[in-house]
Amino acid sequence: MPESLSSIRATLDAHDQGHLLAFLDELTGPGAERLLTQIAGIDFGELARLMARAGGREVAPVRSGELEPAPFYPRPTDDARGWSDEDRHYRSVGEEVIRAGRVAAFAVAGGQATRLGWSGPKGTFPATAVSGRPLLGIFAEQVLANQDRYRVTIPFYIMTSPLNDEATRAFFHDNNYFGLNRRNILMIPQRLLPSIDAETSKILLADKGTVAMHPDGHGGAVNALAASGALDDMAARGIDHISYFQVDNPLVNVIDPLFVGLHTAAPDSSSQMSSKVVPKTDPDERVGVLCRRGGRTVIIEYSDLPPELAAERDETGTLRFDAGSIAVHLISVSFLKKLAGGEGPFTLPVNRARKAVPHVDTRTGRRVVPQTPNAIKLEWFIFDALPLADAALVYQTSRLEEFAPIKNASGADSPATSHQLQSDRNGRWLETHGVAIPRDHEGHVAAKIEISPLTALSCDDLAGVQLPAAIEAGEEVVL
Ligand code: UD2
Repeated sequence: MPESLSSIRATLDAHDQGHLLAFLDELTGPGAERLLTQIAGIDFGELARLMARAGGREVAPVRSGELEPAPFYPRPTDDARGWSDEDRHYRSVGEEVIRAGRVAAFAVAGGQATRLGWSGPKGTFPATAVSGRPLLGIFAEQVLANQDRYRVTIPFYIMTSPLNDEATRAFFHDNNYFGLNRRNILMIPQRLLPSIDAETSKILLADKGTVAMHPDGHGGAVNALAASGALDDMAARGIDHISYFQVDNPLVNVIDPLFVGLHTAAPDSSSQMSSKVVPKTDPDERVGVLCRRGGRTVIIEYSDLPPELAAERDETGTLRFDAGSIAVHLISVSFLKKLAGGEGPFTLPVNRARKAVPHVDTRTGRRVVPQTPNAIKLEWFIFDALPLADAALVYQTSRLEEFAPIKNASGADSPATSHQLQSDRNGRWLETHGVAIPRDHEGHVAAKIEISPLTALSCDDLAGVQLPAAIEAGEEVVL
């Protein structure tokens, strides 16, 4: 046992958290020791300081008139023949940066996948429309295909959490690292923090012998990358930029040369942090919006954007705040080091997220499964780093090409909607190469079409691939 029971009790009493031991006498076998070890690992002083710091940020204070839409670079036409000299220039600059081995892939995969209802790590979820390739497998294959294309090693860093790290490692092992060298896949577990009752400020017990803990947000990546030694590892490998993306989007373009070129060479980019956006579908879409506030680029989360601003349209009928974040960023390693140092203006703010957290009532011993938010989860958001960059560049890409998230078990952003979006994108790629594609009355592709990253990373790559003349309605195709 790491600390004596009496000293743990004293610490808990000093922080008004003595209830965590309410059921200690009922715990049998190793249960009591497990609970005490877990409690001994909590820094209660730090938690109190974070709660105080997070106090004022529960709702981001957006005042009318202070927000402007963020300017962005528009995506060039789908057909590369229509690209401007400038587009070509930035793409070739990006290709050089990638070829020089200066870019790594970075997936944040530490979330709990509660909404999806999948018991394993979210990255192991079968995501493609026909063969059910898992999310992390799709990204690994993109890394592999880019390595072949640029004849360079692209390290793949993955943020896990202590709740899914072991399972994620086992998954890569069982899948033979999807053909990548295992030394170039690096798992970085983020930190867990206790979840706190919003009314009483008491830490919650998940069950009688376990403190309720949650991962510290995707912004926890800054701390995790620094504390794990990954930033030093990147420096040693000559990596200057990470291509950051979320684990839930099977259409993400893991390594995008044009975006890399803009990030590293555009005159209005500080090369510290850049963000990719897509046009929003409607005012209520649940994505953050890229805005300008006080001369800085910020992401205002959907829940914080006043509805009247979200609904504003310009004279062409386009939403004024149209730049929806798909949570894809390029971030320089030197900027990450500044953020990790946490000094002065580079400190990321800590947020209070209100969530429904199941727990045990320490007075009655009964399990409570709340339907509405009852708890505070302290979390860092990576996009809070954006206004700290000297000049953050925004690039708008096409939704059809790059965004098909899987977040919920059914309804919006579910496997069913993602499968359709994947088939829609793949159908369009095939049509560009003359394949006849069946469509339903809404214009969606009426077949299931999957294209492996090992076959094509972009529409252009299909040029050398043997393709069918037509795909029949209802057909399932894997290329
Ligand atoms: C996120 C953005 C939203 C929009 C959308 C696009 C936030 C708060 N909102 O919404 O503005 O860009 O994505 O799809 O980010 N994660 C971790 N560790 C954590 C928490 C999350 O790795 O502690 C990962 C998680 O595995 C997932 C990603 O971060 O890959 C997004 O997390 P989320 O589900 O909390 O954010 P979401 O989808 O509501």
